[in-house]
Amino acid sequence: MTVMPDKKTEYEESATSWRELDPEEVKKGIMAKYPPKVARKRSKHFVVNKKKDEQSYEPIQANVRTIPGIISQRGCCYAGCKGVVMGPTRDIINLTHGPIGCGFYSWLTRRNQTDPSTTPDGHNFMTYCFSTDIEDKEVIFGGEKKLKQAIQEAFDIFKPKMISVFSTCPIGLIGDDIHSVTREMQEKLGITIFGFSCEGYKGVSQSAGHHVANNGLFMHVIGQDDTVQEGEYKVNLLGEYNIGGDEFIIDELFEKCGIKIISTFSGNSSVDHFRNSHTADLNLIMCHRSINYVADMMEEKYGIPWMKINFLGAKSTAASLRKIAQYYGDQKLIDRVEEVIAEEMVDVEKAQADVQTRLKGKLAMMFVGGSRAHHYQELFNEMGMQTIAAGYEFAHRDDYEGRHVLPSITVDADSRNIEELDVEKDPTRYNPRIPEDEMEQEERHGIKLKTYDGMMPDMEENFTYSIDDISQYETEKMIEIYKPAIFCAGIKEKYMVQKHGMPMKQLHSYDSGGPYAVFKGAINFYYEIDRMINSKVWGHIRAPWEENPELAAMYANE
Ligand code: CFM
Repeated sequence: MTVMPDKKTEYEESATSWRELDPEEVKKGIMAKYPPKVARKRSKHFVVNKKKDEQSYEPIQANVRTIPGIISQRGCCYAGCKGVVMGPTRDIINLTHGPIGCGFYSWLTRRNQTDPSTTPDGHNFMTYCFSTDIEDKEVIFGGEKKLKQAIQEAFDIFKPKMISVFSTCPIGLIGDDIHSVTREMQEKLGITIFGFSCEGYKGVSQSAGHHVANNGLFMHVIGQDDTVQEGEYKVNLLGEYNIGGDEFIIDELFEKCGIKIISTFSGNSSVDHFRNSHTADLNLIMCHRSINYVADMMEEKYGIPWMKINFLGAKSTAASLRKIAQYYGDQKLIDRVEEVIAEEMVDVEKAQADVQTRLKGKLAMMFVGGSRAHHYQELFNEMGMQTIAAGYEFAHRDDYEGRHVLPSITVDADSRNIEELDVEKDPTRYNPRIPEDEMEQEERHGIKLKTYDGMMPDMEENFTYSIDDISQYETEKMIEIYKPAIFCAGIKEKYMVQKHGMPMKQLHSYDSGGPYAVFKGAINFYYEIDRMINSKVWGHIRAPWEENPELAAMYANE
């Protein structure tokens, strides 16, 4: 039975009293309810952030199978491939080969926005749901014929530049060869058509689907158009999906600074941008988890270096802009970036000072995907709030502890299932953008390339938690014990959290809000959280079990 906290006053009190709790004891108490084998496993995913030595943190277990029976936040491989990486591109027809439910439930549920007016043909297929709608007949006799028909039909109606096909669980189980079908249809129709073996059961989460999608883009799309575009500082933005319009305002800010985006993977994107992306000078990685594979492969094949940036939080935005300017080392760009930062920070600082009067010292928890649980802490810090616990659904150890742990990550049966491409220098297009010795040293003008330190170093030691693939039970316990002022996760968690009488902000879809990126988005976010936390409505919520803790029921026929 959930023990309900005494509303707001208790939350406010908890903002100062949580330091008296011993986090190791809290963890022990939570684990004690599990059967011993489950407790042993979950303990490795539930860690108190602590340094092991100068460079490294106490390790966390991640990217392994969820224990059967546990209510997890995770999604599937198909979701990561079709929904996350490929979904936000407006002029690709993304065709789900599978039962209608897979297509339907991945249709427009992620708020990735797009602006078709910027591509000449104005194509936007994102509002459609394309599916082969396989049924029992195809499961028994095979679905390849239906797939061919569906590709033909989509081509006849929409005349797209590219069609990609996504395998769902039953397709993998019945053994349809989507790749031979797409090859045949590509030859017949003369446009780019290829398939993704992203069956939902592959790997342990969405993360497998990101990797499959990255491989497909790299093999079939990137590098097909060598047109050199105008612009002095040309970059690709990797791992930015334009949720709630974030990419729009990043683009606007870049334009102000004189930086040109060749391609965004894949928010507000077009297949034409992807094809041309190998002509950029530099890859900027926003979400490391979903797309670091593309960055690594583009470096090897085309000689384009990459660096990690973050445009969530005003401080991180300023630091990221400075990093880009420093990388180029061009005084004109350095000065311009400083001017823009100074201009934007006036309103940001005003907003920070204002919301801090109401939010300082309050606690937040966030459990999201594979990147946002780190990035959004910046915004909460700027409001004077403290993130007490954070975690990912499907990130890998490097997203928690930093990329230096990569060599120590063991490959298991699930990760071995995902193809690793053999990448070589392109015979004509390889062109190292910086001297090769700097590429090897992974440093340019004092700016570190190819590194990501992960989430742990940005969380307070000994008091805060990193919790991987958190379960519903652990979520409820953490809420009861710490009574955070706000909890951030996704739609599956939203109503459970609200029933505890506390505000819940969706950090996947932003509910109906956004954009939250760069300086303007930061101000938006501060006021959104301020409004949610200081709303009086939470004090009025009484869950039914508070009055009647014993729930009784009877059979209808009694
Ligand atoms: Fe990257 Fe994302 Fe995320 Fe992600 Fe996602 Fe998302 Fe996410 Mo939802 S690509 S890892 S698979 S930042 S859809 S835009 S919000 S879980 S934290």
